[in-house]
Amino acid sequence: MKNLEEKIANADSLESLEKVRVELFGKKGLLAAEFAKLKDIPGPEKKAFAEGLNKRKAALQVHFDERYEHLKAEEIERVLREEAVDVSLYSTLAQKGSLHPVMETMDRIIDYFVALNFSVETGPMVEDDFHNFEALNLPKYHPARDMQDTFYFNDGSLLRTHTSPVQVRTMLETKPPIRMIAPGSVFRRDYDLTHTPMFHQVEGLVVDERGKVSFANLKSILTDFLHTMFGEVDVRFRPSFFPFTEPSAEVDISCIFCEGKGCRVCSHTGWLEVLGCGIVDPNVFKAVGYEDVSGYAFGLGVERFAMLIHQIPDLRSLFEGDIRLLEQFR
Ligand code: 2NL
Repeated sequence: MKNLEEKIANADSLESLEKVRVELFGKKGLLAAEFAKLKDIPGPEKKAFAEGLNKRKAALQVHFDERYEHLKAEEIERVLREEAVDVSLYSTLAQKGSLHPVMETMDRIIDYFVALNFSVETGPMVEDDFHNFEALNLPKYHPARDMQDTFYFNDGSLLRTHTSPVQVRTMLETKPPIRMIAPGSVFRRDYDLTHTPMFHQVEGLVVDERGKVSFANLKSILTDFLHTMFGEVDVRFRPSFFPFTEPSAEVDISCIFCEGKGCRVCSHTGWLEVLGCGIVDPNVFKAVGYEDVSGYAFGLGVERFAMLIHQIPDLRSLFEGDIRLLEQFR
């Protein structure tokens, strides 16, 4: 029963301390052996012997606990030191993504107009009836509202169906002249091969003193823009209708897949529709309090541009979150 404290103190790991614990405190340990002697000790000495043994046991237990706490603390320090994760290290396993083709296309579009001194404006995605419809010459019960299926909230607010409300807000906040684009997500209740409930638009708006902005300006800038995006294509402007522009046009490019000869992508017409545009309707200017100005505006769907540029057949694949889509565009 000597040097037991030394045994405890000499244990230099939790494992060796555990061996010491079994040796001392275990069922067949040294202390148990001492207690076993009790039965052979004569009555008068029994009590003193038992008390001495219990004290000894308690003192050893204190030593043991102290040693345990010490070794445990060392062990925790060791684990923290040796198993520390260097979060700044590059992982070799992580799958690398890349800029999404829709965002890459959006950036190219934005770059074109920024180079021409257009400002880039943004606004809320949750809009109200005034900014999304009313101010854009789409009064309540106007049949043209059926052109868009809108996500409504219970309080009457809605998810913007185009980025035009950004132009409305910019006109309400600033005086002309304005040269701006509004890139961003928009929402419509639509889901099939060529429609997703969320997609991206870039709209443009130029406003200046009456007479300074013409359809000819609009035609020339959009023609140059489409040549920059798609290369040497033919461009044509077709009369069309939008509630917020008059006159209005849709813009086609010669099919980039068959060079205008006719194929499945262009429905054998030789042309692909890529833009909508027009001269801003006076009712829009009235709604934002602009007088004696003229302007042009245009709008495009970024996914459609990305699909044509990268030959992506199903629009939904852009939003499935499958990394293999991105791997193709690295
Ligand atoms: C399309 C057509 C267009 C506009 C958007 C606009 C905005 C204001 C005033 C007038 Cl504030 N017009 N935007 C004008 C013509 C066409 O988009 O096909 N987009 C995908």
